[in-house]
Amino acid sequence: MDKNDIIYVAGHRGMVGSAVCRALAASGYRNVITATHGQLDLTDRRAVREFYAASAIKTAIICAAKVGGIGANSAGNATFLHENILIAMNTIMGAYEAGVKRLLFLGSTCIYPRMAPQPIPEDSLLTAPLEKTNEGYALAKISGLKLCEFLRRDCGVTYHSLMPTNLYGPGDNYDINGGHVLPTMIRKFETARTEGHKSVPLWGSGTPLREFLHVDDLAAACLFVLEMENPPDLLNVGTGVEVSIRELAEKVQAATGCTAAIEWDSSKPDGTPRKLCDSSKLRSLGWKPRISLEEGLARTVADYRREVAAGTIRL
Ligand code: GFB
Repeated sequence: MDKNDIIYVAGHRGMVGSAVCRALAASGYRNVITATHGQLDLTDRRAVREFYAASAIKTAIICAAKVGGIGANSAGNATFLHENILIAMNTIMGAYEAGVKRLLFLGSTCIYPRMAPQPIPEDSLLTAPLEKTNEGYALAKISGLKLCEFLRRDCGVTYHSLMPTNLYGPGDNYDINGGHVLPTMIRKFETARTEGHKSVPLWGSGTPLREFLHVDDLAAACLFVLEMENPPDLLNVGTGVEVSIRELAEKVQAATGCTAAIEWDSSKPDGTPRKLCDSSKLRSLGWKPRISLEEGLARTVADYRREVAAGTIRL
């Protein structure tokens, strides 16, 4: 990428897209273009085509997606499949039809089989059934990465994908029912601390294992692969550090200074038992994460408190 290239970031108001925009600005990319949802509905094929046709985009970075935690996904598989497949098809095919030569598509490691070997290598894709709680989202993301792969193989464009593990960071969604576990825990422990509750209700058994990557580390990985001439089609992005949900709860409890007791609600789903991705391919190319979970958590709790004070929390 040249510093003067026109770069389109789809989903720039989301946690991932805004981190990518910050990283691009910090690295001196001067011509980043974006469109709000009000200006451009990414599920509208014709509108997306017209947007691409009107802008001389060199590189597109597709961060836009309908995302959510296990609660939102399991209650809304149809919507997660439908919206995300439209966003993926329109943004990728629209870019190709407009002559965009470079595109990075972002997904999630929930594309891999529920019982994939651990740590999960890229080549375990489509080798066994998916986790049911997020099957819709996973199918949409698999379709997007496959479209990139086919266009690259058959049509001479460099379209490729990154699959990050569970993400967190500034601008996350703190909705108690629909959010991901880490921001939801921050909100639950902070609420219990500030309102003097005796207990904090958490979901499932606490035994599932997850890996958490700060979104600024993902943004750095995006720039890293975009600055490569010929990156692999599909790369995982994670820290390689795994924690149980119970350990995560204890870390969030400590980071917030909350003394309320944890209560596990076994009526809520655990989801996939283990989801540690194998990021050795990306690491062997030279990328590595820089923000530990402890540091990232402390930063995110501080971000959350700033957002609460400013009244800007996303729910
Ligand atoms: O982050 P999370 O919602 O999604 O939940 P997934 C991770 C784990 O945390 C599950 C437990 O085992 C939950 O049962 N958990 C404990 C909680 N307390 C809570 C809580 O208060 N809220 C939430 N949300 N979880 C998502 C997928 O899966 O991961 C998406 O649904 C996407 O498609 C995303 O891939 C990265 O890690 O299970």
